[in-house]
Parts: sequence; structure tokens; C-alpha cells
Amino acid sequence: MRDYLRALVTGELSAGDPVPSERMLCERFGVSRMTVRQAVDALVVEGLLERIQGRGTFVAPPKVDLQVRLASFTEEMVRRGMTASVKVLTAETAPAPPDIAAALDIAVGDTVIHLYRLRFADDAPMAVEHTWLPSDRLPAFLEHGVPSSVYVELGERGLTPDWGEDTIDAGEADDEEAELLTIKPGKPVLRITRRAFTGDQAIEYAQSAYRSDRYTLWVPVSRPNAPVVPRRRTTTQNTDINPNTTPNTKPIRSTT
Ligand code: 16G
Repeated sequence: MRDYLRALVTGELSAGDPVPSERMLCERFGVSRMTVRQAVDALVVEGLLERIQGRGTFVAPPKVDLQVRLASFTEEMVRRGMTASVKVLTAETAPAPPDIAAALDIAVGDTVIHLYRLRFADDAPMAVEHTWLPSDRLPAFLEHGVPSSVYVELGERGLTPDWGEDTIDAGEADDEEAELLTIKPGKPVLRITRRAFTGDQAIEYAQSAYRSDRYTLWVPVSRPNAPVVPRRRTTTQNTDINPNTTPNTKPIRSTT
């Protein structure tokens, strides 16, 4: 039953189409309502189907696979063949509070550009995002309005971030996020915090809440080249744990 439904959903039906009624499926397969319900439940959990209260069960919209890399929201949506748009909720310059100053490696009270934006993909709200940028590196950033893409604007100024770090937490939408994202308060969101750097200077600190019903994070992984082992703290400080496997590393002789 589950395989039949999965094939139907991925093959013949499109997002938003209703799935056949429980009664019809029971009759067609000669199984109990309980069996049908379990199969539907499993596909709801997988994210292929969604139940809409009072209306029935429908094919869920496909999830967007957000690749965790140093790309912008706009670039990620283009990669997916979707159109990115934005609603600016706040655009201001303000003195940096301690946590923002620490993230951007600037002094508390230094001026930062603060953007608070609702991000859309094909007109569906996907994420709410706070972005802080160091004002002294980006003169007149807001002079001609808010750029539709922060990363494009950084690129035009020769400040495209070249490395960064993201942290990802599971969270629940608060009332404001839920309203903006058109989901119920308490529904799961992916909270992604990013510090991005251009050279050795922080250029961006951002806190985003992505709808987790519409996003799958895609994280390419590979084995590290160097073995992840702690170095031995001895007088032979520069020697690896097993010097036989690292012929270029000579033990340091004590001179005493
Ligand atoms: C993404 C980034 C965010 C960045 C924004 C710029 C993640 C988790 N976050 O949302 O840090 O500020 O893109 O997008 O990827 P933009 O260039 O379209 O304004």
C-alpha cells in the first residue's frame, strides 16, 4: 500500500493534488482502514503527503534542498530554478550590541547595518533572516535602498565572503516567525547562524529561521585528508603520534 501510494505521489500526481480517499483505497486493495491509514501516516512523516485539517490529504510541495555552503539565498533559489524575492521588514544602522560586536570582531557600539528580511521562493515564504554587517567596511550601503541581494552587493564592492562558519539548530517558530512564514506557532524551523569572512575580517553575521517543512539541508561530507588525532605533548613536540607514517617529520632532539 505504501509503495503504491509513493509511486502515485512521485509519478502521476502533482503537489497539491488530493490522494484517493481511504474508502476507495480500502475497496481497491481489500485491506482495512487501519492499514490504509498507517501507509498514509508513513508518507506524511516522510514529507511526501500533508494533511490539511478539514480538507483532507494532499501531495506535499517538494522540499528545497538547501546546500550548506557559502552561497546566498538568491543563488540557492536560482540553482533550484526558483525565483527569489524579499520583503524588507527593517533596514537600519544601529550601534552594535555586545553579541553582534563579538560575532563581527568589532567594538561594542560601532555602527552596524541591520537588515530583517522575509525571504520568498516562488512567492512562498521560506525564511526570516536578520543580517548584521560592519558599517565602516560598507559605506553608503543603504543609500540607494536595500539591495535585493546582500551577496551581490558585497561582490560589487570586491568583498564577496570567501569562508565562513554556519551553526544549525532545531527550533520552534515563535509567534512572529509563524505569522511571517504562514505556519503555526511551535512548528519546527531550522535555525542557521552564519559568520562569513572576507580574508581575515568578518563581513557578515546572520541569524535565519528556515521552514523545516520546506527545507532539507544537504551537507556534502568527505573524509579529512589529515588524520584527526591529537599531537603528543612531549619534548618531541613536532612529531606525529606515529612517526613511522610521517617520514618528513623528524623528532626534535633535546639539547640537554
Ligand atoms: C543566505 C545566508 C545568509 C545571507 C543571505 C544572503 C544561509 C544559511 N544564510 O540566506 O547568511 O545573508 O543568504 O542572501 O545560507 P542574499 O544575497 O540573497 O541577500
